[in-house]
Amino acid sequence: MWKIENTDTIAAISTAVSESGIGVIRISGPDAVEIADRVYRSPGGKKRLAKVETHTIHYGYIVEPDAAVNALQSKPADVIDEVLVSVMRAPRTYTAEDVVEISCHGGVLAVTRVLDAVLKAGARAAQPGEFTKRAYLNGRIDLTEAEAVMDVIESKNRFALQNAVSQVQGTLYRRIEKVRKEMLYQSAHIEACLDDPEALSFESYLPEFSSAVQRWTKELSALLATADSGRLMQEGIRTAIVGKPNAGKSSLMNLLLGEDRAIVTPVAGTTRDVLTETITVGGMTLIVTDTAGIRETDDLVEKIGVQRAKGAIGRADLVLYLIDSSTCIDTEDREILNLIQGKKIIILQNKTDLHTMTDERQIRRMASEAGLGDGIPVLPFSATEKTGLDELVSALRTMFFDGKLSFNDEIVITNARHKELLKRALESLKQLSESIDSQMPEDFYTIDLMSAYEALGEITGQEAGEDLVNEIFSRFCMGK
Ligand SMILES: Nc1nc2c(ncn2[C@@H]2O[C@H](COP(=O)(O)OP(=O)(O)OP(=O)(O)O)[C@@H](O)[C@H]2O)c(=O)[nH]1
Ligand SMILES: [Mg+2]
Repeated sequence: MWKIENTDTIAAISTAVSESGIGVIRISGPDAVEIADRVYRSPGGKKRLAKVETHTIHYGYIVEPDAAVNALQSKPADVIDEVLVSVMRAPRTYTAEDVVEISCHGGVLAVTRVLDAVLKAGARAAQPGEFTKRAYLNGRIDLTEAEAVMDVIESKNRFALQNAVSQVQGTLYRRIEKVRKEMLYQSAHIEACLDDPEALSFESYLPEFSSAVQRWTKELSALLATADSGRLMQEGIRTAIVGKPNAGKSSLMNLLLGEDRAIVTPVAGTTRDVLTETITVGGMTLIVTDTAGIRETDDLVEKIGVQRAKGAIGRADLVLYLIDSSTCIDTEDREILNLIQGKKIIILQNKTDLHTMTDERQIRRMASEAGLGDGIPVLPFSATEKTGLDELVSALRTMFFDGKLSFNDEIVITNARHKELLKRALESLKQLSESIDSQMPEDFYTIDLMSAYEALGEITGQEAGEDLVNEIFSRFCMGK
């Protein structure tokens, strides 16, 4: 892995720049304490941060660099803000370098003026993600841990958060490194056999090697298998609410949102445009799109709305198909079923508080005639009475997360980069197995073994080049 040399000292605002209780300016690098001393004044004017114990907090003021102390009041001239300063010396810090954090009053002006003073005192403005990048380059964390830091910040629900926090602590790293260590060991063994065929027989070693390859394949496949639910957990399930005009789509949207966001009227054809909102139900994130009721129409605006509804179906991970059970199903319902072929579908039999004209049996028959299979959940629902929501949530869990949404000790792959590299490693292992089966010469084995090893190393960062690392950290937010 490449390293940074002669690092300079960087600083940035690490909290949101908005009206808030406190704001934090973080400084990291070899001169962090010295730079902080140029802008810090203790109440008595005598304390030097250079002299304090590591991991201690100090009350005082931030002033323009090297401003004089006003002797009469023993209060520094040109006070920018009243602060608490944390001094943390390397190596037990976020970046593994000397770190000083200045907690000042929140609000745009205070934090930017404190940062300006720190920059004037000799720090360089940090790039987005530069603190975490230093933690990585200084070897305190690996790449999966660094990437998980950003996932923690961006978590949309508590399961995504739980998974990200566990990856920050290195769970994925350890799983991958365990496999990599074994691979290295086995490859050394093969080399030894090749070097000294007299002493070490490759033949007798082959069963062990081949069972190791199977074990790795199983382990990595299990990780890869979590990637689909991982993406849905992380980013949310793209959900399209579809149905005929007046089925109650916008009412369902509002119910899920807990507010009157979409216009609801008894007029068929109320919703014209698509409306998308992110919501959390039962711990899952849904990116829900309310669409225009689908029907043949001459109205130009409504036509465009129907077109957009079809587009939303195309992009959806899930279609919530609403049927107004107080009316009869007709050819338009059949057309909608044709449109949503091949999608994951939950049918909601809405308006069950009214007199039933269409029951579950009829809906199932229609779905099966349309060739949609028998497994589709059909759930009684009432958007106005708010009944059926719990059943909907549990159907979602079954459909997308095998019914369980607790990832306590399980590692879930949520990162597209990790997913691609796992696939690449598995591809190499597959070739390796084929070479073993067709009794290819041994030196073929190490080539595939090493390419699997390197793909895994790119996940943890052991084999990641400078460009990749730069790209990953450029996606970070400022001050992290
Ligand atoms: N009784 C009853 N009425 C409902 C229910 N859900 C929706 N409605 C009513 O049905 C009418 C249409 O509801 P919307 O939510 O606007 O239906 P929509 O599917 O969005 O309609 P379009 O936007 O025109 O496609 C409104 O008068 C709602 O109050 C329900 O579960 N029970
Ligand atoms: Mg509507």
